[in-house]
Amino acid sequence: MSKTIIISNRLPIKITEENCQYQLSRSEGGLATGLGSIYKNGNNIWVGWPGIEVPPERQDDVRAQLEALNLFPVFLTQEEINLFYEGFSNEVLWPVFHYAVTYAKFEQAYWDCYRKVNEKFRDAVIRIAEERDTIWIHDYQLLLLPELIREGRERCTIGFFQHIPFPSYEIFRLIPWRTELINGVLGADLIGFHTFDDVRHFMSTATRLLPVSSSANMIVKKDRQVLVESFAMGIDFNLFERLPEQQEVKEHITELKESIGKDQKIILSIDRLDYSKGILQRLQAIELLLNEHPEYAGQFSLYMIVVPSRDTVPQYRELREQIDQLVGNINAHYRTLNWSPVHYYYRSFPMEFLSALYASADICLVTPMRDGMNLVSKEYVASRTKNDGVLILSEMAGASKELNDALIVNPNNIGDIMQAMVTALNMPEQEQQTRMQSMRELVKKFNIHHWVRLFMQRLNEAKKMQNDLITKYAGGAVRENLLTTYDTSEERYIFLDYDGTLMGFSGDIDKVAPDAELYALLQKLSDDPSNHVVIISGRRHETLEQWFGHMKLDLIAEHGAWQKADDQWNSLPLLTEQWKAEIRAVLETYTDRTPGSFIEEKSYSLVWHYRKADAGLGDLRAGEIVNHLKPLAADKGLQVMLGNKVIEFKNIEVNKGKSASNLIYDRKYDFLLALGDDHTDEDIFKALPASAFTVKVGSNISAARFYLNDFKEVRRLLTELADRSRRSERHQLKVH
Ligand code: GDG
Repeated sequence: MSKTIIISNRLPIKITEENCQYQLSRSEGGLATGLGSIYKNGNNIWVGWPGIEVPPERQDDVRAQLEALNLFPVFLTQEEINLFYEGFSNEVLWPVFHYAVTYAKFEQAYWDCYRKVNEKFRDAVIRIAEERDTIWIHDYQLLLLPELIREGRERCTIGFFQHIPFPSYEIFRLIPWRTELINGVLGADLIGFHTFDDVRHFMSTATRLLPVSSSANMIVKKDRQVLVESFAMGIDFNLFERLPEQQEVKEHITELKESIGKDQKIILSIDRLDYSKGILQRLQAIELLLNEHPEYAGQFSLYMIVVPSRDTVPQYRELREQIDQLVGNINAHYRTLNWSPVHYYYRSFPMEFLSALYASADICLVTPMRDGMNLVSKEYVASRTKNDGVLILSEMAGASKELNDALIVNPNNIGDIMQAMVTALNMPEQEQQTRMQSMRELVKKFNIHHWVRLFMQRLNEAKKMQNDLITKYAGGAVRENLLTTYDTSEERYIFLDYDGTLMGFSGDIDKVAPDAELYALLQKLSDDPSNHVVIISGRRHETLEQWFGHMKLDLIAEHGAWQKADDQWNSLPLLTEQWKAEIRAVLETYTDRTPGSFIEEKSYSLVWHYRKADAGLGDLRAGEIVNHLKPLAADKGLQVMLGNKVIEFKNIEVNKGKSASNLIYDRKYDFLLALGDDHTDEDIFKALPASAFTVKVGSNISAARFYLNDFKEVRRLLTELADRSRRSERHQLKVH
């Protein structure tokens, strides 16, 4: 039976120590509730750090207690907590991902420990994970874990979800260990973020940092494809809707009402202590409101809950002092005998009290500078069972992408926040109802259970897609079968693409002339009278002639437009070429605007190369060119082919697949082998009969049956074949 493993930095548990005894209690945050439906079932399990340092001699005891709750601990030492958690996670990744770059401390020791702790998690997971299991990793503390697990459990289904924003490439690239981080996450089959903006940023970062390609929401690595999608996290709607009916909550609501003056409105704000939450800016907006609109004095109170968090980190301590000071100033300046503008609490409260606050607040003020999602805004909406109340929400919170009936503000614009408060304080009941009702429907539908279901469903689909497309490595039994068929056959056709298949890639297209080793290899292969070796390339026929004209090889150039048979080059019957002038004129305008790009003209095609252009700009222009020229190309009967940093416009009649099948059309054969790395080789793989050994080079996502990793592996395979020809020749000589 396969199982599901949830992994997060912290286990959903609170451990406290009383009289030298550990007391465990489940902590039912939103995430734990949503994932409860998974990890509490059967042999499923949640792996994470229990939240406190447990001395080694007591770890077995804690482990046993946790395992009874389907939890599996990864114990961290105090040093690891300092360097991995407070250090790299909270002083590098957190500030950079929230665009607070000046707070980041890029310490080598932090990074070393981050890697070490991710490996520690890997070791724990490998101990319990099997190849058929599904693994869901959470958040930025474990960015390296997907790839680490993939190395040990290759076929596992791995999902990764990041709860905080993913910054734009320009910000992310500041991290010295950026490439390792991205490579780490790409071990997953599915990567999830809260919003589409995060997805966009991740896609552009991955494609700029690594030699991967992307299309729509998919990143294609050499041997795997990774889906990247947005899943806006929701809350336990039913819980927040029902809480206000509880007796205890009702009592809190009554107390709150009594504690404030009649006709006074409550503005509520709830956050963890964090510079990303915009707490100071919110206070400044209150100050501005009281300064510019003294008529509101006494008409509202701000209830501001700040939950203690990370207060060992200097920036957090400093922030706390600044909040204390500003609250003090505002109250000192505007307080009257029976009214205080700000009621500030630096502590956490039980859920029942929070619910009473949500239910009593006329306005909820949520103004983070950056926030992955922000659940407080959704909890407020869910708690408004009478559909009244106003939500003021920062456009920098992921939640603003869904809750667009809130009053949306830019948190850097204090005047904007103040104005929203004025609007909220005066908003007619009817408008409140309309806005709140539509937000409630949304929060109800896209709740936490929906989020969990959707992610798991897409994770399964991602894995299925992966399996459907995946080609087998041409080693082991596959190789044996290929070699045996080779040995026992007499009429063999071997189709070889050139660039990327027989040769490595070079920035300069003229610098990849064949080397001595390749010549010797091709010579040896073609010496066997049973072998027909065909070089089938996109290159010009003049080039192939220059390189291979002297050899006993079949040559097909320009994707099949030219073919050499009986020492004679023939081109396809004349195809019209008028289209070239029109397409070239447009391509030239793009070449003028894209340094490093150039146009290559072949007999039946025009190629726009952008390998040497700035990566992002080249991709952007390629997209523009395709959009611009697609209608014209269709009109002229041309095929537009996107290759490795090239776009090729060619006559639809010209196609490597057609030429390969034409070549073997009326001939006898009992062994077909085709090797190619480019998407134009896919046409050959599709055109050849199912019995052919088709081998994609450099990726296992292909219509080919098998794959090899690079041109060196291709040469090794061909050498093996050539050696076998020699052996069997000698063998035959002896027998005769
Ligand atoms: C990260 C991302 C993303 C607050 N005070 C008390 C209390 N809370 C609860 C709230 C809410 C949660 O804490 C805070 O969640 P947020 O989403 O607002 O913020 P982060 O903690 O920064 O969470 C964030 C989230 O992950 C999920 O993906 O939305 O963007 O930064 O649920 O109710 N709970 C109790 N007492 C309190 O005093 N019991």
